[in-house]
Amino acid sequence: MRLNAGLRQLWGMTAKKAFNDSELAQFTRDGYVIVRGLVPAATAARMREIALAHLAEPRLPVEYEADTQYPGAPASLDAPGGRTVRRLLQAYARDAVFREWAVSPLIAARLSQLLGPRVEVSQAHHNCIMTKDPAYSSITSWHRDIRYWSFEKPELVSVWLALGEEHYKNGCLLLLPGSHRLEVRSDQLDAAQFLRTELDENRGLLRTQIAAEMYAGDVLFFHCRLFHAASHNQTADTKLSVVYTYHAADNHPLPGTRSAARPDVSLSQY
Ligand SMILES: O=C(O)CCC(=O)C(=O)O
Repeated sequence: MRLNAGLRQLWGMTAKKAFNDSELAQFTRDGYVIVRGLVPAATAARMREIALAHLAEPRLPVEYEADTQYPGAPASLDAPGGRTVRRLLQAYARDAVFREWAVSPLIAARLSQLLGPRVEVSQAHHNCIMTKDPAYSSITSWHRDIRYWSFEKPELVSVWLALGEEHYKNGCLLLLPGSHRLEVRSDQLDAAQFLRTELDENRGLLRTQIAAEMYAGDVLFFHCRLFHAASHNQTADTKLSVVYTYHAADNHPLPGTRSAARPDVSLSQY
């Protein structure tokens, strides 16, 4: 992607564009890595401003808390808080700043290290601004994102950009390091493919959890098989994060599935 001087500054083009050996080793071992301050503060602030404006309308398409049916979510759209936005969907189509981030050289080179030389961003999965409202927010139980996705290989990487502070109290992501390598039996999961927390064996696993605490501009890369969860927001401020998912160009979504419902965008065309 060739960028003019303004864009180079916007995307902090002086920042290092590749993972170092220890970050790569961490991703292989733990299934995630956090790059601190990858996105300049001004850019994260601009994204946050746009996201808050879209939230205030709200600009469709969105997913409401009631749609999630997660623990703590309002029972229906018409229940109190039912129309609290949980996700501003289709981030890629919302604004140039979100499109530029999706294909930014700051992540493209890193994703090539993880996925291979030709990488595509999915418009069918994540591709959203996650919002977590202080008044009404639900709990996301332990799951792997790949459970509902359909690709030739379970090799996808999500990129989670914090647009503000993320910590336990406002419902940051909780991760089980190394769980992307685990073979989990079907009876360890419930009918909706969430980890059954009442099982001793799963409890042992949950003791290994870490909180992915971040500041605005920090970026978490995580494997689609990594178990993760998040609590609700117990602070006074809305939490906002931009999330995209990537796969190798030769790892196709299976025809006719939700994963193939929208065209992928190649990073190499930029
Ligand atoms: O912020 C959250 O509640 C977690 C969302 C999540 O894990 C997901 O959408 O896969």
